[in-house]
Amino acid sequence: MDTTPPKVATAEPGAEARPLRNAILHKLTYDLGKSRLGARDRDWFIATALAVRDRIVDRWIDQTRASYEVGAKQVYYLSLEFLIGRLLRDNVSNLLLMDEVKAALEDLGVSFEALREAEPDAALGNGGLGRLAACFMESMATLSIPAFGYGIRYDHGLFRQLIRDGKQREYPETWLDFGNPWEFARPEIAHEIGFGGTVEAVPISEARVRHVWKPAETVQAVAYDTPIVGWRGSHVNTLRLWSARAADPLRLDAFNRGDFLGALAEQVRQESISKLLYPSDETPAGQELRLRQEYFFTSAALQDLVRRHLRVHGDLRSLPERVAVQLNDTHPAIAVAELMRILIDLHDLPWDEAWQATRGTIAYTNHTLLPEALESWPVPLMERLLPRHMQLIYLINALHLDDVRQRFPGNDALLSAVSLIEEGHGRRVRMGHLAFVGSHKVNGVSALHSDLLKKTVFSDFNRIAPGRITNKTNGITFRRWLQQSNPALTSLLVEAVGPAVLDDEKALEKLRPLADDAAFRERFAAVKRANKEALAKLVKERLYLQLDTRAIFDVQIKRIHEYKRQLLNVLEAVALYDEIRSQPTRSWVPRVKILAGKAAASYHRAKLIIKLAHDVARVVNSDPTVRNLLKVVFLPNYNVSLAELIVPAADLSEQISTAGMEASGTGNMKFALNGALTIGTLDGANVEIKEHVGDENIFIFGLTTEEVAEHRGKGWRGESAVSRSRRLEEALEQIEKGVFSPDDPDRYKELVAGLRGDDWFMVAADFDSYFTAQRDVDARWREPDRWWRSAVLNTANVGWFSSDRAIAEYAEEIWNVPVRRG
Ligand code: GPQ
Repeated sequence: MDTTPPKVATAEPGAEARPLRNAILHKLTYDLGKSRLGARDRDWFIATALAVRDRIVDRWIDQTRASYEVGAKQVYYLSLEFLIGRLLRDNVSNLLLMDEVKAALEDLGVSFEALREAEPDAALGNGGLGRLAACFMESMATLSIPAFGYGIRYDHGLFRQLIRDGKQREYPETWLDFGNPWEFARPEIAHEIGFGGTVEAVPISEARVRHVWKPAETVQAVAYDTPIVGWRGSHVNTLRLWSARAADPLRLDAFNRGDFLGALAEQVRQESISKLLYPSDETPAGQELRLRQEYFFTSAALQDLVRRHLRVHGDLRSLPERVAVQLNDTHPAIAVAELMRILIDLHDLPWDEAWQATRGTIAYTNHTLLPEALESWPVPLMERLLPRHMQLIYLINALHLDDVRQRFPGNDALLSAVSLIEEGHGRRVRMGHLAFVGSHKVNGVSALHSDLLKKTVFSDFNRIAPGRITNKTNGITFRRWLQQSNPALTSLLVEAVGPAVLDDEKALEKLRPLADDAAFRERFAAVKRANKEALAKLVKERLYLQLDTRAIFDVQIKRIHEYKRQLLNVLEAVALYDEIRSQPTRSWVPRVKILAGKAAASYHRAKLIIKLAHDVARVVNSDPTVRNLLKVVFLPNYNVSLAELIVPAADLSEQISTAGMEASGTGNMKFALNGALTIGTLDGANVEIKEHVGDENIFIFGLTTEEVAEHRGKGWRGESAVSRSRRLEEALEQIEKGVFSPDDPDRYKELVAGLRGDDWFMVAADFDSYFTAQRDVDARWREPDRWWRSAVLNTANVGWFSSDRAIAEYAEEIWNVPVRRG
């Protein structure tokens, strides 16, 4: 319940001088039907968002129409996830309206900050993959690339995480409860999405048959459009999210019989498609509803773009010249078969032309090497749900395998390795293979990841299609992750190197010499201190914990996953705790370890790690011998908005995944940009961050990808690392004995046994190296000149990790579309 007291304006301003103020008031009165006196923060937020949206619409309509008129090539980004977060500050700032909005609200006696926080955080994604899609949308608009994002308008986004007794509990998230002022509902834009049924072959001439799919049921996909504003309002694109609408709202016959549930059952079943985001992140989500979601939004997107293309260009053969479709992972991989179906069955293109158009149009981004995250669907399920697509997949596969057989004769192993169908325990369709053969480019998301793609999961494909795999290292939008979330640092940067830094990430390089300027370092550190104070205030309000902002703020925020190794971080806390207690009078560098992140609801181990973090925190934080030298903090309900507060306040960025397992990471970039030093493994984009910031400004530890593979190959046992490390031995024993879980001493037995056993994620293997690197961090912290020099150099040297650079690379090398700044 909103308990904010009503706001009363303090002064009556000159009305005609303040158009925005009047617009907001007008929205409040006539769109919300509220008076100023009765309005809550949430009402003010909606009224303000509507008024700001009005400033977007004209150029949105003009630019969209203009791009059709000149026949510009359109980019379509298909993603099952868009982790958008809040939009008010983003839109106001990109439209350069911040001062005007703040002044208008001040006139109305309303605080911008309060209503900014009244905006729900749109969490239509799980983590990095969804956030990347959101950053890319903003950069495509900034670079004036005509683009649509296509996804699902989930009624409920990622669950709300509550922590009770140190354990994660999941509650439904309700971002749409009070309406969404940014979107335009388009009930008239609806596509029919079929499921099930049969396929009939109807002869249309002597030589040809047409395949007619008669679905057993159809659901409507209804469009909801959100304008996406680029920097300086240069360009506005559309994020079009689909919502499921049942063809029949209810069954009247059943209702009239008094069977109310039966009357609604079918509607509920059909509309469940867009009910909920699957909370799986690199974990399998094998249920039928998930496949329905994937086909639902992919088919709607393709129907939509084909219709638009035909209206503008009239001929589908020109698709590759006018359209680029980017598949964000394999979730929309069914697009390959769906586009073929549309071209062949609905528009009579011959197979070869359809295949050329499909492959010329589609490209695919891979985001993981984890075998359990590589999607595949049982053939019987596909045959039942998408019978025509299954036929087409068989045909695509037959032609693909013929081609391989011809070029690599007598190689049966290769044939089964690259087949779209996995034989063996239950036949399955490999969606990664379907995406690969249907794409003209396949990209990984960091240099290391793309290299590993070529060497591991797609090594056979790389042989049969050399040159198709390419790298596009991820990026982040600096507008959200620097300019908006860290205004104090932004002001300092503008003052130091000029306002060009707002438009061109390369201008950050001009900061380099200032790393040697003591006065500048001082100011840089002061900004960080103020950001830490703001975070400490939030921690105090939410967790009743007092933090010392002179301590190193050591932060690990991301999904909880074994490969991301939050456990390694917690183990280091335990070991440090032991050392502080054994030598309490030594001069320790004070540290606050901050963790946040959600675990997939069904991921038992990940949830246990959350519990361990809380158990350790309780003991450490209440031990008087530790004083303020070590604190462990777990902030609940991690989301984009919380990240925007935490990132600018971090001194140390934990990027400690097992080498070879994190495809890229993007949090690593956000922290470095905001002047945190990284402690990390040679994994994902950390490798490139190291190259950019310089070896002396980053703390690298642990096994390399090759060494991890070697360890595993030789049957590595964690026990051998434990026996060599007294420190690790002691930490593990304490956890095993229940020192942190006296209520249930066996709680972590199995977890620790895993570390002594095959130690798959190399936690035991990397522990000593990590502990040593952490002490190097302490040593650097004791020399503030050196620390802040490194911090400044991090900010100065990571301009390359802008999503503008990443998108410019996609535009040039995959999509073949021009980019324009401003
Ligand atoms: N990623 Cl496959 C996700 O967030 N979810 C997923 O389901 C898959 C990948 C991440 C990946 O773990 C990070 O390393 C990347 O930085 C991110 O995608 C964006 O590429």
